[in-house]
Amino acid sequence: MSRSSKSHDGPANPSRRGLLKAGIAGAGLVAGAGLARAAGGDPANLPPNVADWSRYLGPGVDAAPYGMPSEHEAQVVRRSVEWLTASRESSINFTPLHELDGIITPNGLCFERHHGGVAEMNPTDYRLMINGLVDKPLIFTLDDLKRFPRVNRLYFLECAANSGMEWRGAQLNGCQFTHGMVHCVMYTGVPLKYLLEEAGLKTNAKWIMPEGGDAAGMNRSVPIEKALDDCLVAFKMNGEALRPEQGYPARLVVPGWEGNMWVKWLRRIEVGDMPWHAREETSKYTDLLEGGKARRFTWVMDAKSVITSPSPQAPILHAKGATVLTGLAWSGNGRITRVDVTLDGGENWHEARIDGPSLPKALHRFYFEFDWDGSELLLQSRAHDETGYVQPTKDALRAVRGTNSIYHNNGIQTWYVKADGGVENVEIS
Ligand SMILES: Nc1nc2c(c(=O)[nH]1)N[C@H]1C(S)=C(S)[C@@H](COP(=O)(O)O)O[C@H]1N2
Ligand SMILES: [Mo]
Repeated sequence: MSRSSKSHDGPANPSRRGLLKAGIAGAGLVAGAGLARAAGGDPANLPPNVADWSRYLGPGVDAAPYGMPSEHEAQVVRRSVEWLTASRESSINFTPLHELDGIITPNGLCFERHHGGVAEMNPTDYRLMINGLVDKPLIFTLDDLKRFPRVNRLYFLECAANSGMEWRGAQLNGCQFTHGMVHCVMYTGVPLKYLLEEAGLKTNAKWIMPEGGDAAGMNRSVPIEKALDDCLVAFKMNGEALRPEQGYPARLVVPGWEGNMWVKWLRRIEVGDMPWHAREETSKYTDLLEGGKARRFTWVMDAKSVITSPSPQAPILHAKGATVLTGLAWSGNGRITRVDVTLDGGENWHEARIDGPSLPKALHRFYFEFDWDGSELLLQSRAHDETGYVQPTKDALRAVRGTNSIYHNNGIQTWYVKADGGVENVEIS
């Protein structure tokens, strides 16, 4: 554990050793770390005693020029599923949703999806080219981009494959794995519209093809209406420079639309009169239906929600009584207007309390406080968005889409809470 080696070494005494042991136990228990945290304390620190940490001076300023979380939070990390992909460079990991609160994802915990690993770009050599159906092709440096008026916007990014493993039935035990291909940060960037206007669009400009500077040279086609509406070329996330994993020094932000279009390490935008990758778009990012037909151009991420606690990695740790249920809801079509939750598999629904900012195309945080009587529960949440759309059940989705698809599974998730507080991923119908 590299983090504990950075921590302050206080006077050697039994209670310090006790804390260290807890840290190691926590690190070993990766997947079901929920219960581990309750262990490892030391009664010598409890009132009326003077706690260990009150008896010596702690680390001074600059002990950590770039601050890190407490060593006791070492279980709060992105995780991957080994068998899911063949290589690390073309792979995914997942945001630990069950450990977070509010609506902002900390930068270091944003899930990663790369097709050719993280491009190690030097910002001095960064260039963004705009060419194709424009009056004058342009090349921007990073400093050029920073001389345009910029905006701050909070948006979720969800990979179209999020919950993809759940199409055929309950698979993975934890909302980190079932729903963790989503994050939500505040982007600072330049509206793409300003850059396209600077280059001057020809009248037959109908599509843009943003392209990445990574080894995968990832590209997608985006209709010009979307490009001129709310897309950004972002260079900051949550106030600081984009992380390398998230496309440093600049990425495309395509609010409410599937993550694949949010090209990272953005190096070129070609303007054209038709979509480029018609063939790829029907094989890669389309939804295969029963009978071999496919849905195309399914860009918007429909309303979805998940209970993040209790959940398999966040079991209930108390016997009964006051219990806080919490979760996330989001819609690529705007704001979430309501979230319902059920404790009994859908027999009775209750309106949850949305708390924190309610912003279009951003995560929303909801809570439902209840008295747990210690009996088994079947938890579900159901999101409504401002278009009137209501999140469907998985069976309702399958009735329309079949089970061949990987993408765009926004069905209602069920967690089974056992009498001992443990939680499992299940499906009921
Ligand atoms: N250049 C480039 N951009 C990319 C990708 C990539 O592999 N290369 N992956 C895409 C996919 S499939 C997703 S879901 C998002 C993931 O963004 P994140 O890694 O910031 O979470 O980036 C998209 N942009
Ligand atoms: Mo993705």
